[in-house]
Amino acid sequence: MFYQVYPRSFADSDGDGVGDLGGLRDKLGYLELLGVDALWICPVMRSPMADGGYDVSDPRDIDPLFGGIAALDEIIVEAHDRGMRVTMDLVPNHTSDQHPWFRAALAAGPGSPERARYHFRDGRGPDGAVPPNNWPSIFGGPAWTRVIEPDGRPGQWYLHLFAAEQPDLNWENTEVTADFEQTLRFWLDRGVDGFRLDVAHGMAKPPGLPDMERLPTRMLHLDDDDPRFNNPGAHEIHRRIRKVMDEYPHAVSIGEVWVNDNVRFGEYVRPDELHMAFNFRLAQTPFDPDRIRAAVENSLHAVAGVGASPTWTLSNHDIEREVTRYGDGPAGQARARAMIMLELALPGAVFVYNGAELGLSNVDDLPEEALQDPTWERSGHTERGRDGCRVPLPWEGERPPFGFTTGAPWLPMPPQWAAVSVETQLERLDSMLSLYRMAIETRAVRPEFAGGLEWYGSPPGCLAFRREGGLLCVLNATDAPILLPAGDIVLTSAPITARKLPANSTAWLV
Ligand code: ISL
Repeated sequence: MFYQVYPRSFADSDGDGVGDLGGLRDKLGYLELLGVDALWICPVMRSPMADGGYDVSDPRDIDPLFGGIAALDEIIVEAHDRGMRVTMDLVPNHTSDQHPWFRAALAAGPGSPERARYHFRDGRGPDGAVPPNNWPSIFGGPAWTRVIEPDGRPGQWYLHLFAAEQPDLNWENTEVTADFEQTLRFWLDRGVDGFRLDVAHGMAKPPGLPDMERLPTRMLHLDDDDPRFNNPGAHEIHRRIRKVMDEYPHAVSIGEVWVNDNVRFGEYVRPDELHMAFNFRLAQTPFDPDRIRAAVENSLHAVAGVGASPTWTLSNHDIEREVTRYGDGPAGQARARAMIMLELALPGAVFVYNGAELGLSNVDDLPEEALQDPTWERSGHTERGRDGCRVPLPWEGERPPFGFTTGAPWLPMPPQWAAVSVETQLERLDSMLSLYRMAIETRAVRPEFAGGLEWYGSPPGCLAFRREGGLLCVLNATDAPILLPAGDIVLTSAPITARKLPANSTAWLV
């Protein structure tokens, strides 16, 4: 089980209100108790933090905000001592606009080798005042920003699929590829066990940067024919990266890949490309048994032909928290409990986003002045951005900041989170946290969780599958209890009496 740490929100050790690596280090015991096999640490490299660290100005250093590089070295040693691996989040698609390369590109002017590391183009129209193509940025507004040239006049435009502070790199430039290989080796040589690669479906751009025929209707929404993503050149890039990874046989790469088509998804995880890619189908699925089954089947199908491990994700730092997606309140909690048990019963790698193990819901009533996500600013204030799933974790005590920090947390924390703090939940056997612990441990020690899966006949509104090792997983998505089939009950997500599995819950039997 991979545990995704969003460091700004996990734990703060120096009282500045922003989580850091010292805070993470203090909580490694908690993560060991939870049963974490590997950490995925969201970006902590040097960054002006225009996009929470996904705008990197030095990919081979740790930002002082997070404690500098010594703090990472300590995490690596201590996590390894506790039997946990460490994977870092790298951002190969773009840099910060404060990266020395981008500053040099602005100073050097059109046609320079400095500009060739990015995508600079002349504008259209008589004064070049129209962006070079019609691409929108994922965060809203055009994907192009015009620069002021060294002579003081408005000049070329540069491409940014995300914020203007995140210029896209040109992956056809050999300095770009060589520098990234250096970054991979830098962290692997320091003892890191692998990487999550941001926007792994976006690094290759189509020749000529053609206009989009159909503009997306929503931000953060992607069609498979979107020219900004999933261009064939991506695979050559991933093959080169894999060659470096293979020099470190224990190391693993996990790509952020958004593509719906199963065949195209599978292409990213061929034996000479990424080791794994996130499959976001479950994270986009409501609590509907038919859709859950289709998501599971598609996810398995996508990797079956290439022999890669399936991956399972219910949420992350970009997506509404699952409790909220499933309907908040008691039903949302019950369904999230059912779904983590379903996920952990599937073959493959499970990714848990920090706070999911506490059943945190999205915080959708943050005051406007507290919002920090760039998608919020650029959407003309129609969408609230991703802050709601990034509120800091409640650790202990009666009142905010619940031990997260000794200062003021960078986002306000709901007072009612006293009831879901780690301290509160550790004491209760019926808490979400206790369920996570029991389920993760059960999965780790029982041989019945081995092998592939076969669907098992189940009443309408239910799902059941059996693993080759013998585990039977039954999910009841109806609104009434169902009678469980024969077998020893190993764990249920809700209390049962007389073998009756309540609505919105899952059981494991052997
Ligand atoms: O292309 C998409 C599919 O709709 C987007 O969802 C896109 O892949 C996603 O927003 C990329 O997210 C990652 O890169 C961003 C950063 O803001 C996110 O936090 C990160 O997860 C830019 O680096």
